[in-house]
Amino acid sequence: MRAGLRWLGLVILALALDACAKTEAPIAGVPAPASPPAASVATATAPGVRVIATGLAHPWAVAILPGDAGFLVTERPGRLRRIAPNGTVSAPLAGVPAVFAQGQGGLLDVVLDPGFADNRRIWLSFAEPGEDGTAGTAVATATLGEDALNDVHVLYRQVPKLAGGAHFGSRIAFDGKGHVFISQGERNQKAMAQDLDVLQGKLVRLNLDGTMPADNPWAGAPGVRRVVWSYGHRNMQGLAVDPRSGRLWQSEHGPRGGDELNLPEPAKNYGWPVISNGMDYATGRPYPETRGREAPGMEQPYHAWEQSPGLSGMAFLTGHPGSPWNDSLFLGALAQQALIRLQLDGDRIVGEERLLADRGERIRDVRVAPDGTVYVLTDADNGRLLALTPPTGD
Ligand SMILES: [Ca+2]
Repeated sequence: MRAGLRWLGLVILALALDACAKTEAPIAGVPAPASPPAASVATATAPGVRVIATGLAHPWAVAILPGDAGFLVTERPGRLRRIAPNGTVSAPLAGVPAVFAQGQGGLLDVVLDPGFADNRRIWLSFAEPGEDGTAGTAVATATLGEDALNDVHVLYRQVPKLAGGAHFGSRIAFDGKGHVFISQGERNQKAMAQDLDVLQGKLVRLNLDGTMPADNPWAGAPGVRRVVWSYGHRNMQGLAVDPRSGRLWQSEHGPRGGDELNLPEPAKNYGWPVISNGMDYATGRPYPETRGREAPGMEQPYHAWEQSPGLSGMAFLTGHPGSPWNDSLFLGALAQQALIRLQLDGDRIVGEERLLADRGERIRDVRVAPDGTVYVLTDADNGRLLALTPPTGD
């Protein structure tokens, strides 16, 4: 009985820690990350914050529909809803693929196709159920109708499917050159992130019609999945292309400490679990698989946090030269319950601001509308869609 209770306690502890309750002090004897923390910055005036909608069950992603037509929002249990500009939340749309709604799995990202105005096509990522209780990250496209999805087509499936509810990713981003990037996780099977013959812990790239790009880095290599773009990733829940440079940025959860930003390049190894700034939740020391913070042939993070914010969705705000928030990268923080704003100078991170930090809400996703309004989803049983109006220039 006592052993059973102890085991249960450890499970609860592990779950609590894996829920990204990462507020620990830096670990003694462990060197600081390679990239220094960004200087703290603050906008002179606070943004206006409006609640657009409430009552959303663990909303995971929001897509902004063009023409003031409102929003599409995914709920992790497997529902896709429309939200009108006035905040009215629709019934779930029909036709959404079945999802594995356990742990971190479920219905995840939603984005509009680059040609949405003409083709009404949307993209969804989700944990797809497999045989014997297994699941894997998958991506489907569909045509958006008024209250249903049509022509649903699954064009990406992570293989193999695995048991467990951890680390599905997943975000979807387009490079503007006819390709889609799909982020995912290593399903908490750390060594798989280094195995190029499986799709756990890989960033992948496809043509928009689901076919394989001829110029993927391992397009002709034996024993390597041709869809792979980069590898050695842990759990990627943020992906966005900088409209100024066209460069893809990616965020991933480290374990306790070591959340990172990367600008993933083809065929490169981003190190997990061989190199990491993070720690084993149970021991407070690096995982046995982790050799240190650097190794030959493995990329350093572009930017890292010593204490994990718990990074989720991300979005750029650019093209508003009069705004104090121009050239920002916004990142949702789950564990640290804030919206992070990184001030950019080109690709360089020159400052960090924490927004919404007084509200005590986990931030799951962030998107920026063409007019510069920043939309945010909070992760809760009663999740909300918020709109932030950027402060005006002084
Ligand atoms: Ca890394």
